[in-house]
Amino acid sequence: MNTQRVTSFVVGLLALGMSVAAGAQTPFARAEDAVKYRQGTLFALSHHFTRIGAMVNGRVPYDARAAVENAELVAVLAKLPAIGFGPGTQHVSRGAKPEIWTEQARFKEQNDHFVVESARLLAAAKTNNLDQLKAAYASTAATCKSCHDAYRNN
Ligand code: ASC
Repeated sequence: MNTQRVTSFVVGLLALGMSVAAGAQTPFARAEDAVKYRQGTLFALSHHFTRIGAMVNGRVPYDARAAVENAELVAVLAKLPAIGFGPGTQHVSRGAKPEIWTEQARFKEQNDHFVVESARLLAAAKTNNLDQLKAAYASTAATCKSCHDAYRNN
């Protein structure tokens, strides 16, 4: 290999490494894909959060293990939807308000708050104490609600 080919090989490897490292930050090929991603991850999130809510509200019996399993998923899923709200994805769905893109710092702050509360929800689930779970569920649900009130068309 001559120097030029070695250089372009190294540059290629670096680019590959960077795109793998970027992982979740990878932009979507199409705005529609970003919308599908945020809707799909929010749907899964809501499903697992609702299962905890059912225990907290007494609709189903409290099962400490199921609470932890669902809270683990919520804590991971909470980190996903944000990247689906990137630039250029605001005109594809009617559910997301334009303020998401005009108030990006505030939107990010709310999202970060929710991610933190989700981690607290998991910690609370792991105590195997229903009262702790109830308190953490309420705080987490409040972060869901404030973001929906501000940024979702109902
Ligand atoms: C849920 C769900 C939401 C939140 C929100 C909390 O179970 O699907 O979007 O809780 O209703 O206020």
